Amino acid sequence: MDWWKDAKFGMFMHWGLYSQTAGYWDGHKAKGSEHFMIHEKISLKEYGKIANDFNPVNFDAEKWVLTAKNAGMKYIIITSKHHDGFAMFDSPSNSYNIKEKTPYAKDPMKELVDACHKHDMKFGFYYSLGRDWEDPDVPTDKPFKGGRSNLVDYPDEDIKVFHKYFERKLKPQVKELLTQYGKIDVIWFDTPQDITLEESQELKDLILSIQPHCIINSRISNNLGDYNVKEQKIAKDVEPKPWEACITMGKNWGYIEYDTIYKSSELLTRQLLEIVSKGGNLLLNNGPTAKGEITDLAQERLAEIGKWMEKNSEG
Ligand code: FUL
Repeated sequence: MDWWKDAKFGMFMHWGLYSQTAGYWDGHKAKGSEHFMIHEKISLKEYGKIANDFNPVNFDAEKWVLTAKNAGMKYIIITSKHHDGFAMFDSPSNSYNIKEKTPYAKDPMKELVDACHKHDMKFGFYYSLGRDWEDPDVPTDKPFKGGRSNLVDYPDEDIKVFHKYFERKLKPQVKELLTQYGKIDVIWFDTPQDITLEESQELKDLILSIQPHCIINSRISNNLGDYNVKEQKIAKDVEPKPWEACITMGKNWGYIEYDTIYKSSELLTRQLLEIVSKGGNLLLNNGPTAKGEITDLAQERLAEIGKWMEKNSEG
């Protein structure tokens, strides 16, 4: 955990098919931002068609990494697969992925990891653990009724068996993430839902058997993570366990064209200072566009934070 504790500041990136629709669906503002597939009750088949248009021709891995680096960030965590189940990487085990389904037909993660390695930027994959709307076995929506699982394509909650997804999709994809790109510094799981202690443990053992140095966040669940995550909030005081606050600049995680009211760079810098003074790390999010660009607004904020860092750092 040494590098992680020293790092203090990282870049979170939410990028997926939901970036393509930019907050709209069927001519209206979609409910649920990056979760709109579920909130708008869209079938997998319909949602999957978004992939036909996803073509991030302006994606420039080196530019992303240098943008983060110039802001004073020391690590990048990006969505390899969000709740929609669509893999933003080359996944030989599951064809619902960027290489197979989009006109882009390449794996942007390869370039991004390579650029991180080149520029001495630590790198981690976000992976939605207990929500996956492409797989028929994830998870049961009881007792929530809405928002967790895909009830449009897979309405029968009683026949869903999380462990089948665990074996069929999760384990093979986690293996791919850890074997296709060289050194991976963090696996950042999200929404563990009903994962059992045995499953969390098996997953942790699997990760460490492939990359023993890899840090895992608390959303692997069952108290097996190396650090705690606070979403959109800051710890009240110093905490006994390492912690990280993940925070958005605007309201949403993924790119939403009309989400244009961002926190000021002054506020973001103050939040960074507060977090660091309490022993935490700030994982500051931005949602690149479907064309592969970090928005101008996010770039402005990051550049301003970078200027502050440069002026006030001890070198
Ligand atoms: C949440 C997710 O549901 C959001 O979409 C986002 O990824 C955030 C960081 O974690 O639990």
